[in-house]
Amino acid sequence: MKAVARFVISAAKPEQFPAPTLPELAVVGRSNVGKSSLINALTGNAGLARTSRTPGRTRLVNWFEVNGNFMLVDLPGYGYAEVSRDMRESWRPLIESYLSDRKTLAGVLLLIDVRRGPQDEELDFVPWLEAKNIPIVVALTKADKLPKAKRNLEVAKAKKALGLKRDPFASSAQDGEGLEPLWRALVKLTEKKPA
Ligand SMILES: Nc1nc2c(ncn2[C@@H]2O[C@H](COP(=O)(O)OP(=O)(O)OP(=O)(O)O)[C@@H](O)[C@H]2O)c(=O)[nH]1
Ligand SMILES: [Mg+2]
Repeated sequence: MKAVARFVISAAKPEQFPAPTLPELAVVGRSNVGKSSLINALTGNAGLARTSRTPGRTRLVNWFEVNGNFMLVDLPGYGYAEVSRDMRESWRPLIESYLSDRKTLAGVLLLIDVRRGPQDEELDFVPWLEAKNIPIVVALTKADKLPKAKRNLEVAKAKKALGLKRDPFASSAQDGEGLEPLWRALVKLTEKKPA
């Protein structure tokens, strides 16, 4: 999945969002779940999105253009307790306003750590997206951290808990497992949405 990808722009508030052009896929999930790492792994561009062991690394909305065809949008992670309350309260409206109003939004890639499974935030978030008719692709990240049998169990559990029609993907930015089928599903979504 070697893609030509480039950083476009960051925004700290809706007024700074770039004008909508190409279809966009938003990458959403708990802080430290591996959003930025997955963007890099999927596009085969190691240094594209900044990653960190410290949760809360990505505090802005970042746009990355892929193959001139669509945008991957790296959203700030939620659920990180140690950032200040002010910071947390500014993220939620930022994420919600992006997801509610973005005309070019083709879908959401929701990431969940394979070892944690869906938590309250995800259980709330999936029906919220469904009510807005926003297509969702779910991937369980850090698949390399679990043996295959356990991983498959987590896939089945997450599907059931979230009421998904299809199995979530299991992916690893570290060893590349599961990236190809995930990438195909994402590209397909962007092709459905006319810019
Ligand atoms: N073992 C393993 N570690 C991973 C994987 N993906 C990410 N990580 C590690 O998890 C940590 C967080 O990764 P990021 O990609 O920065 O996570 P993020 O979701 O962008 O985090 P925020 O920007 O803080 O919300 C880093 O230490 C990564 O190296 C994976 O597939 N396997
Ligand atoms: Mg990040």
